[in-house]
Amino acid sequence: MGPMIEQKYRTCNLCEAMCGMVVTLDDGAITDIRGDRDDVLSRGHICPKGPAMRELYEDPDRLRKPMRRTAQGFAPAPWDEAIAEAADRIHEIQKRHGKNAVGVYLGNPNVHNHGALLMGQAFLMTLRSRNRFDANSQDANPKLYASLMMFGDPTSITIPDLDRTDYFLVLGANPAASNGSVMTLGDVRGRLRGVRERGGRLVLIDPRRTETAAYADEHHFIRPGGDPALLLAILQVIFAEGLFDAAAVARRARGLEVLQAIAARFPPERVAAAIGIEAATIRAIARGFAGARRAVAYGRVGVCTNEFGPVGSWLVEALNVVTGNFDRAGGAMFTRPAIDIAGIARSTGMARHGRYRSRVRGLPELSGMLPATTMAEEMETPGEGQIRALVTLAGNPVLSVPGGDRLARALGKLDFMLSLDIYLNETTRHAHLVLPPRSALERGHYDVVFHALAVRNTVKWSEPVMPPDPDTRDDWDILYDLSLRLTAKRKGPLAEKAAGLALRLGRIGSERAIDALLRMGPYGDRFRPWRGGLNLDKVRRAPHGIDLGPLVPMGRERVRTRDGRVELCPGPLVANVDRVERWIAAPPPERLSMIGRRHVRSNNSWMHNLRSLVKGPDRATLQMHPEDAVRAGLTTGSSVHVTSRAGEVTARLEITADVMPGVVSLPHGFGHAEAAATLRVAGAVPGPNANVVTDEHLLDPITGTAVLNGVPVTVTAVP
Ligand SMILES: Nc1nc2c(c(=O)[nH]1)N[C@H]1C(S)=C(S)[C@@H](COP(=O)(O)OP(=O)(O)OC[C@H]3O[C@@H](n4cnc5c(=O)[nH]c(N)nc54)[C@H](O)[C@@H]3O)O[C@H]1N2
Ligand SMILES: Nc1nc2c(c(=O)[nH]1)N[C@H]1C(S)=C(S)[C@@H](COP(=O)(O)OP(=O)(O)OC[C@H]3O[C@@H](n4cnc5c(=O)[nH]c(N)nc54)[C@H](O)[C@@H]3O)O[C@H]1N2
Ligand code: SF4
Ligand SMILES: [Mo]
Repeated sequence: MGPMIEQKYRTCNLCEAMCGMVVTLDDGAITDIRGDRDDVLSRGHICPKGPAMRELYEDPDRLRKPMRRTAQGFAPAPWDEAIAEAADRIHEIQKRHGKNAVGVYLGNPNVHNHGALLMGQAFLMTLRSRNRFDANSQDANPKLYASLMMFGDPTSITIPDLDRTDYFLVLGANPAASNGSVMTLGDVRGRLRGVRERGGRLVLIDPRRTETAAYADEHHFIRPGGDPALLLAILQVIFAEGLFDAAAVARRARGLEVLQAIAARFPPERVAAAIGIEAATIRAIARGFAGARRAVAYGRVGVCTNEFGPVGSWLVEALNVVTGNFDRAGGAMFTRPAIDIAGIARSTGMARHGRYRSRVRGLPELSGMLPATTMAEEMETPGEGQIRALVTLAGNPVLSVPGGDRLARALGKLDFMLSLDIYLNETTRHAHLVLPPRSALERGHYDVVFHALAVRNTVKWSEPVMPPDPDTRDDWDILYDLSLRLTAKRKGPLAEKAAGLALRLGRIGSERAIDALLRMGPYGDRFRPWRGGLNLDKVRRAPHGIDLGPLVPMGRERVRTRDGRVELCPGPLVANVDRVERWIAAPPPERLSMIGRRHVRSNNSWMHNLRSLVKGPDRATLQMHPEDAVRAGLTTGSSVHVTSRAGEVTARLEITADVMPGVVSLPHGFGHAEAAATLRVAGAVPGPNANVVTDEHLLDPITGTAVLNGVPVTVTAVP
């Protein structure tokens, strides 16, 4: 028999875009990965990371066996022994010091992994620690908070209806590099181009002329943190010139008069100098937006992770509502996903804010998670509730959380640390035990989260591409085993409840869990297959996915305030308008303002061990505008110190007019030298850890989200 060529369809789980891929196997070995032209959402689009999944699968540095730290370094350990030991240690520490003595950090890949997501709930329930942290406190929490305040539910998240809009106002997002965030769009380039091909307009507001600027009609630099002031000035113009949709607002929202009174304080002339956008430009944007048949404003990481994150996120939604672009085609819409994840979050009581606060700094929880910037001090500060052990689930906080070096020191002093991770990296090297799940290609895949954030309602299931290696487990299996071993040591109704959930999930398995959720979902067959609704079998038979149609108005279900109206002026947000006013009036800052950036060949901190992605130029330079470079007497290619209140790193300088004067840009996720022994490719990649410079004490005061954009820094030549 000759070699066997097979093609398998697979959804990429690396970022939010959910690209469909065709994987070619020759005699069981991957020979090619490319975009699936027939995919219902991505239509053939793919980025360089998709094909790199082969390298990730083959990466010799990727862990295949549990690793235990010994005096001589890490050594492999048998699965049962390692998991039993982990459960023993966690139980022992919680028994002696209380539940909160064990902290958990959940990183980004969890939301791209249905098994980890579902069984993770059972594990968290088992642990019952309040010291839970996730990557959202460096990401989307301000947007979720704005949703809670305005729509009554943090999971009621609006998505720009990109395919049908005539005016797309993008603030602080770079979809051409990130491939979209809280806006799953597949075929990002085609869809961005589509706005202009339809005769629409794309206006981009960003302190850096990004890759997305190539798709925009206009790009305007904005001083970091300036979005609330800009949005208030846009609203001022819209109200003063009577350009708002009074009928739509009367039908859908309350608080218009208050918003009008607030906006009246911010005429464009008053904000222009502070934000760096001329008054005439602000007026033109306001008129263009309000005058477009269908328009939508969209703000992402640049709007969320700055000192005004929740305020900016609120005003983005408010602009959509007052112009009548809320919950209608071409505007800001809710999705109707096949798995009702919002309903699940509600039923588990997760969708809340501020029920309790962190012990040391009093930062509020959101949906059961505390801000990750407080982890280090919770480990260092003695007393009842001090974190003495940490579990990281698919996270690399040493590179992704402000105060990364302080955190690394704190990790080194823990009584016990367990990591579920595929690499021995900057974070997991501090663990006592590392339990590596199998490759994503060895498990089935369903995007529970990102189908719910997509610009079109679609549904897709991916079969495993590769047979699982013998003696390996996936995140689901590991979390299941850990949960059962832990609950077995405990008594009482809560332990029983947690064990019950783990057992129920374990009995049906992750695939049938997805089947059940699909069948109970809004398109589901309700376990009556003859009635023709969705179930996993049906989805399985459509390897390119099933198109469930464009977004439809969902406001009736998704606005969950008491009277079903959108709250245009939530009290805690209105209370922060004074801060915006003070920011405008403050004298121009003396220090430079540091922002981040993303590159299409990178994915946060963990894909730098793949040669195909890191080859080429240094992508972790500090970018600076020529005017600032001349003033400081710095030249391209030179080595510079970047210093903030929190810390200092050395970076290579890149002088470019693509950043705004007064702004410097340094990407996060680099700084792998410490882990060079176990990340042999990444260890040689240049670039410092940007989160040594970002400041764990610089947070938005409402949700405690880290200020990753707009960090005051000085830049000096390395002598
Ligand atoms: N300065 C600055 N900092 C930032 C940001 C920024 O813009 N600027 N962005 C922030 C944002 S938006 C985010 S989401 C966070 C991300 O923060 P994190 O989630 O902490 O960081 P990642 O780099 O995504 O790390 C993922 C980890 O999961 C592991 N991993 C990968 N796949 C799997 C898997 O299938 N199973 C398991 N168990 N492990 C796996 C990887 O090896 C890695 O250790 O970073 C934030 N930090
Ligand atoms: N290639 C790649 N793709 C990714 C990731 C990755 O690391 N690499 N990470 C994934 C993750 S976890 C996320 S959350 C998403 C993020 O997706 P995006 O939000 O689209 O990506 P960012 O590049 O962080 O975009 C933020 C933009 O805000 C700008 N900015 C900074 N400060 C301000 C400000 O004050 N106001 C305004 N208006 N703009 C500002 C920055 O210059 C930057 O261009 O990307 C995801 N996709
Ligand atoms: S854009 Fe790239 S990383 Fe994101 S899903 Fe598509 S192929 Fe994967
Ligand atoms: Mo993120």
